[in-house]
Amino acid sequence: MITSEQIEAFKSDGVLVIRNFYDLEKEIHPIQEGIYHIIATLIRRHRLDIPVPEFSPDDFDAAFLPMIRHDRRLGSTVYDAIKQLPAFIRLLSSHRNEEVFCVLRNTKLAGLCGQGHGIRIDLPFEDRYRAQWHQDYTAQLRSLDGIVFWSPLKQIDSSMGPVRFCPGSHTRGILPVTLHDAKNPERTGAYAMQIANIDNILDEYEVIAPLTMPGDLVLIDFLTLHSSGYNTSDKVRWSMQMRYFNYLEPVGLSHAWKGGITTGTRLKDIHPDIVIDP
Ligand SMILES: O=C(O)CCC(=O)C(=O)O
Repeated sequence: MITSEQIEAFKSDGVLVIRNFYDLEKEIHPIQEGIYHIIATLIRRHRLDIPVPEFSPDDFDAAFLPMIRHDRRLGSTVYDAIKQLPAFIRLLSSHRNEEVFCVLRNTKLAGLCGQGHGIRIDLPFEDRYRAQWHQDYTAQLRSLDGIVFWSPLKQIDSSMGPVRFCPGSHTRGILPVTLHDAKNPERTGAYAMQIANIDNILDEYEVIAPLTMPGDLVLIDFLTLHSSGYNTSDKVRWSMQMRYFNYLEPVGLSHAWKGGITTGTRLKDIHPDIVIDP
Protein backbone atom coordinates (compact mmCIF):
# COMPACT_ATOMS: atom_id res chain seq x y z
CA MET A 1 0.00 0.00 0.00
CA ILE A 2 2.81 2.40 0.86
CA THR A 3 6.53 1.66 0.62
CA SER A 4 9.20 2.62 3.15
CA GLU A 5 10.68 5.01 0.51
CA GLN A 6 7.31 6.74 0.27
CA ILE A 7 7.08 7.02 4.04
CA GLU A 8 10.52 8.63 4.13
CA ALA A 9 9.66 10.96 1.23
CA PHE A 10 6.53 12.10 3.04
CA LYS A 11 8.50 12.74 6.21
CA SER A 12 11.08 14.89 4.44
CA ASP A 13 8.84 16.67 1.88
CA GLY A 14 5.52 16.90 3.76
CA VAL A 15 3.79 15.95 0.51
CA LEU A 16 3.59 12.66 -1.39
CA VAL A 17 1.84 11.53 -4.56
CA ILE A 18 0.80 7.87 -4.63
CA ARG A 19 -0.19 6.89 -8.16
CA ASN A 20 -3.23 4.63 -8.72
CA PHE A 21 -3.99 4.40 -5.02
CA TYR A 22 -7.75 4.13 -5.42
CA ASP A 23 -9.62 1.54 -7.48
CA LEU A 24 -11.17 3.40 -10.40
CA GLU A 25 -14.10 1.08 -10.97
CA LYS A 26 -14.98 0.34 -7.37
CA GLU A 27 -14.12 3.63 -5.68
CA ILE A 28 -13.91 6.53 -8.14
CA HIS A 29 -16.48 5.83 -10.87
CA PRO A 30 -19.38 5.58 -8.39
CA ILE A 31 -18.54 9.09 -7.12
CA GLN A 32 -18.32 10.48 -10.66
CA GLU A 33 -21.60 8.77 -11.50
CA GLY A 34 -23.29 10.23 -8.41
CA ILE A 35 -22.17 13.74 -9.43
CA TYR A 36 -23.39 13.09 -12.97
CA HIS A 37 -26.85 12.13 -11.70
CA ILE A 38 -27.08 15.16 -9.39
CA ILE A 39 -26.28 17.47 -12.32
CA ALA A 40 -28.83 15.66 -14.53
CA THR A 41 -31.45 15.86 -11.78
CA LEU A 42 -31.00 19.64 -11.42
CA ILE A 43 -31.22 20.11 -15.18
CA ARG A 44 -34.52 18.21 -15.22
CA ARG A 45 -35.85 19.96 -12.11
CA HIS A 46 -35.21 23.40 -13.65
CA ARG A 47 -36.39 22.29 -17.11
CA LEU A 48 -33.16 23.52 -18.71
CA ASP A 49 -32.67 22.94 -22.37
CA ILE A 50 -29.25 21.31 -21.94
CA PRO A 51 -28.36 17.92 -23.44
CA VAL A 52 -27.14 15.35 -20.92
CA PRO A 53 -25.04 12.67 -22.66
CA GLU A 54 -24.73 9.10 -21.33
CA PHE A 55 -22.50 8.77 -18.25
CA SER A 56 -18.82 8.29 -18.92
CA PRO A 57 -16.14 8.55 -16.19
CA ASP A 58 -13.97 10.91 -18.27
CA ASP A 59 -16.81 13.24 -19.07
CA PHE A 60 -19.18 12.89 -16.11
CA ASP A 61 -19.49 16.70 -15.89
CA ALA A 62 -20.28 17.40 -19.56
CA ALA A 63 -23.52 19.21 -18.67
CA PHE A 64 -22.14 21.14 -15.68
CA LEU A 65 -20.65 24.24 -17.35
CA PRO A 66 -23.69 24.73 -19.63
CA MET A 67 -25.88 24.43 -16.51
CA ILE A 68 -24.04 27.03 -14.45
CA ARG A 69 -23.77 29.38 -17.41
CA HIS A 70 -27.53 29.38 -17.14
CA ASP A 71 -27.50 29.92 -13.36
CA ARG A 72 -24.24 30.10 -11.33
CA ARG A 73 -26.15 29.32 -8.12
CA LEU A 74 -26.75 25.77 -9.34
CA GLY A 75 -22.98 25.28 -9.05
CA SER A 76 -23.21 25.97 -5.32
CA THR A 77 -26.13 23.54 -5.06
CA VAL A 78 -24.00 20.84 -6.67
CA TYR A 79 -21.06 21.70 -4.39
CA ASP A 80 -23.17 21.30 -1.24
CA ALA A 81 -24.92 18.16 -2.52
CA ILE A 82 -22.07 16.01 -3.76
CA LYS A 83 -20.17 15.78 -0.48
CA GLN A 84 -23.12 13.73 0.82
CA LEU A 85 -22.84 10.99 -1.78
CA PRO A 86 -22.46 7.63 -0.01
CA ALA A 87 -19.76 6.58 -2.48
CA PHE A 88 -17.71 9.58 -1.39
CA ILE A 89 -18.31 8.91 2.30
CA ARG A 90 -17.22 5.28 1.76
CA LEU A 91 -13.97 6.45 0.20
CA LEU A 92 -13.50 9.06 2.91
CA SER A 93 -13.67 6.51 5.69
CA SER A 94 -12.11 3.60 3.82
CA HIS A 95 -9.83 1.21 5.69
CA ARG A 96 -6.97 2.02 3.34
CA ASN A 97 -7.13 5.74 4.09
CA GLU A 98 -7.12 4.99 7.80
CA GLU A 99 -4.26 2.53 7.47
CA VAL A 100 -2.09 4.88 5.43
CA PHE A 101 -2.67 7.61 7.98
CA CYS A 102 -1.79 5.31 10.90
CA VAL A 103 1.40 4.16 9.18
CA LEU A 104 2.50 7.70 8.29
CA ARG A 105 1.77 9.04 11.77
CA ASN A 106 2.79 5.97 13.68
CA THR A 107 -0.49 5.98 15.58
CA LYS A 108 -3.23 3.49 16.37
CA LEU A 109 -5.92 6.14 16.74
CA ALA A 110 -6.87 8.03 13.60
CA GLY A 111 -9.75 10.48 13.45
CA LEU A 112 -11.67 11.94 10.51
CA CYS A 113 -11.85 15.73 10.63
CA GLY A 114 -15.57 16.49 10.93
CA GLN A 115 -16.60 19.09 8.31
CA GLY A 116 -13.12 18.68 6.89
CA HIS A 117 -14.08 16.88 3.71
CA GLY A 118 -15.55 17.95 0.41
CA ILE A 119 -15.24 18.01 -3.34
CA ARG A 120 -13.78 21.18 -4.85
CA ILE A 121 -15.14 22.48 -8.13
CA ASP A 122 -12.56 24.91 -9.50
CA LEU A 123 -14.13 26.78 -12.37
CA PRO A 124 -12.16 28.27 -15.25
CA PHE A 125 -10.88 31.75 -14.34
CA GLU A 126 -12.71 31.91 -11.00
CA ASP A 127 -10.51 33.40 -8.29
CA ARG A 128 -12.76 33.83 -5.27
CA TYR A 129 -12.52 30.27 -3.93
CA ARG A 130 -8.91 29.59 -4.76
CA ALA A 131 -6.98 28.58 -1.66
CA GLN A 132 -4.19 31.09 -0.96
CA TRP A 133 -0.85 29.82 0.39
CA HIS A 134 -1.77 28.15 3.65
CA GLN A 135 -1.19 25.35 6.11
CA ASP A 136 -4.23 23.21 6.76
CA TYR A 137 -3.69 23.12 10.51
CA THR A 138 -4.65 26.78 11.03
CA ALA A 139 -7.97 26.27 9.23
CA GLN A 140 -8.73 22.71 10.41
CA LEU A 141 -7.04 22.33 13.81
CA ARG A 142 -7.86 18.80 15.24
CA SER A 143 -4.20 17.72 15.43
CA LEU A 144 -0.92 19.27 14.41
CA ASP A 145 0.07 16.16 12.47
CA GLY A 146 -3.15 15.87 10.45
CA ILE A 147 -2.97 14.89 6.79
CA VAL A 148 -5.05 16.02 3.80
CA PHE A 149 -5.96 13.24 1.38
CA TRP A 150 -6.40 15.02 -1.97
CA SER A 151 -7.49 13.14 -5.07
CA PRO A 152 -8.72 14.39 -8.48
CA LEU A 153 -11.90 13.30 -10.26
CA LYS A 154 -10.65 14.55 -13.64
CA GLN A 155 -7.23 14.32 -15.22
CA ILE A 156 -5.40 17.50 -14.17
CA ASP A 157 -3.18 19.21 -16.72
CA SER A 158 -1.07 22.29 -16.11
CA SER A 159 -3.66 24.68 -17.57
CA MET A 160 -6.20 23.56 -14.95
CA GLY A 161 -4.18 25.05 -12.10
CA PRO A 162 -2.85 22.01 -10.23
CA VAL A 163 -2.27 22.51 -6.49
CA ARG A 164 1.17 24.00 -5.71
CA PHE A 165 3.34 22.77 -2.85
CA CYS A 166 6.54 23.82 -1.10
CA PRO A 167 8.25 20.53 -0.20
CA GLY A 168 9.99 20.71 3.16
CA SER A 169 8.02 23.72 4.40
CA HIS A 170 6.20 21.65 7.05
CA THR A 171 9.32 21.73 9.22
CA ARG A 172 8.79 25.45 9.95
CA GLY A 173 5.97 24.69 12.39
CA ILE A 174 2.78 26.78 12.62
CA LEU A 175 3.13 30.10 10.81
CA PRO A 176 1.47 33.32 12.05
CA VAL A 177 -1.59 34.45 10.06
CA THR A 178 -3.85 37.42 9.50
CA LEU A 179 -7.55 36.58 9.32
CA HIS A 180 -8.70 39.34 6.96
CA ASP A 181 -7.75 39.94 3.35
CA ALA A 182 -8.02 43.72 2.99
CA LYS A 183 -7.20 43.60 -0.74
CA ASN A 184 -9.89 40.99 -1.45
CA PRO A 185 -12.84 41.71 0.87
CA GLU A 186 -15.04 39.18 -0.99
CA ARG A 187 -12.89 36.39 0.51
CA THR A 188 -14.17 35.14 3.86
CA GLY A 189 -13.29 32.47 6.45
CA ALA A 190 -10.38 30.24 5.52
CA TYR A 191 -10.21 31.88 2.07
CA ALA A 192 -9.30 35.20 3.71
CA MET A 193 -6.60 33.84 6.02
CA GLN A 194 -3.10 34.85 5.00
CA ILE A 195 0.32 33.79 6.22
CA ALA A 196 2.37 36.77 7.35
CA ASN A 197 5.42 37.53 5.24
CA ILE A 198 4.47 34.79 2.80
CA ASP A 199 6.39 36.14 -0.20
CA ASN A 200 9.67 36.04 1.67
CA ILE A 201 8.95 32.56 2.99
CA LEU A 202 8.14 31.28 -0.51
CA ASP A 203 11.47 32.57 -1.78
CA GLU A 204 13.14 29.90 0.32
CA TYR A 205 11.39 26.97 -1.37
CA GLU A 206 11.03 25.19 -4.65
CA VAL A 207 7.37 25.11 -5.75
CA ILE A 208 6.04 21.91 -7.31
CA ALA A 209 2.63 21.31 -8.92
CA PRO A 210 2.25 17.60 -9.67
CA LEU A 211 -0.12 16.57 -12.47
CA THR A 212 -2.48 13.85 -11.38
CA MET A 213 -5.11 11.43 -12.68
CA PRO A 214 -8.27 10.00 -11.12
CA GLY A 215 -7.16 7.24 -8.73
CA ASP A 216 -4.01 9.10 -7.69
CA LEU A 217 -3.71 10.25 -4.08
CA VAL A 218 -1.80 13.29 -2.85
CA LEU A 219 -1.00 13.30 0.87
CA ILE A 220 -0.37 16.73 2.40
CA ASP A 221 1.05 17.29 5.88
CA PHE A 222 -1.14 19.77 7.85
CA LEU A 223 1.88 22.11 8.05
CA THR A 224 2.99 22.00 4.40
CA LEU A 225 2.58 25.27 2.52
CA HIS A 226 0.33 24.86 -0.51
CA SER A 227 -2.13 26.82 -2.61
CA SER A 228 -4.57 26.40 -5.48
CA GLY A 229 -3.24 27.01 -8.94
CA TYR A 230 -5.21 29.15 -11.37
CA ASN A 231 -7.53 27.34 -13.74
CA THR A 232 -6.98 28.95 -17.13
CA SER A 233 -8.44 26.04 -19.10
CA ASP A 234 -11.99 25.64 -20.38
CA LYS A 235 -12.49 22.62 -18.08
CA VAL A 236 -13.63 22.29 -14.48
CA ARG A 237 -11.08 21.00 -11.98
CA TRP A 238 -12.94 18.51 -9.72
CA SER A 239 -11.01 17.17 -6.72
CA MET A 240 -11.74 15.48 -3.41
CA GLN A 241 -10.37 16.57 -0.03
CA MET A 242 -10.47 14.25 2.99
CA ARG A 243 -8.70 15.01 6.24
CA TYR A 244 -7.44 12.77 9.01
CA PHE A 245 -6.03 13.67 12.41
CA ASN A 246 -4.23 11.85 15.20
CA TYR A 247 -6.00 11.61 18.59
CA LEU A 248 -2.66 10.87 20.25
CA GLU A 249 -0.78 14.01 19.14
CA PRO A 250 -0.17 16.25 22.19
CA VAL A 251 -1.23 19.65 20.76
CA GLY A 252 -4.55 18.31 19.44
CA LEU A 253 -5.08 16.43 22.68
CA SER A 254 -4.42 19.62 24.68
CA HIS A 255 -7.32 21.44 22.96
CA ALA A 256 -9.51 18.32 22.86
CA TRP A 257 -9.28 17.95 19.05
CA LYS A 258 -11.24 21.14 18.38
CA GLY A 259 -12.16 21.66 14.72
CA GLY A 260 -11.28 24.87 12.93
CA ILE A 261 -13.07 27.67 11.16
CA THR A 262 -15.84 25.53 9.65
CA THR A 263 -16.88 24.32 13.10
CA GLY A 264 -17.00 27.85 14.53
CA THR A 265 -13.83 27.66 16.63
CA ARG A 266 -11.86 30.91 16.76
CA LEU A 267 -8.20 30.33 16.07
CA LYS A 268 -7.21 33.04 18.54
CA ASP A 269 -8.93 31.09 21.34
CA ILE A 270 -6.74 28.06 20.67
CA HIS A 271 -3.51 29.65 19.41
CA PRO A 272 -3.56 33.37 20.38
CA ASP A 273 0.16 33.59 19.64
CA ILE A 274 -0.20 32.99 15.90
CA VAL A 275 -3.08 35.37 15.10
CA ILE A 276 -1.78 38.77 14.08
CA ASP A 277 -5.10 40.64 13.66
CA PRO A 278 -7.54 39.12 16.18
O1 LIG B 1 -7.45 21.84 -4.51
C1 LIG B 1 -7.06 22.97 -4.25
O2 LIG B 1 -7.03 23.87 -5.08
C2 LIG B 1 -6.59 23.33 -2.87
C3 LIG B 1 -6.75 22.23 -1.90
C4 LIG B 1 -6.25 22.58 -0.55
O3 LIG B 1 -5.68 23.60 -0.33
C5 LIG B 1 -6.47 21.64 0.54
O4 LIG B 1 -7.05 20.58 0.31
O5 LIG B 1 -6.06 21.95 1.67
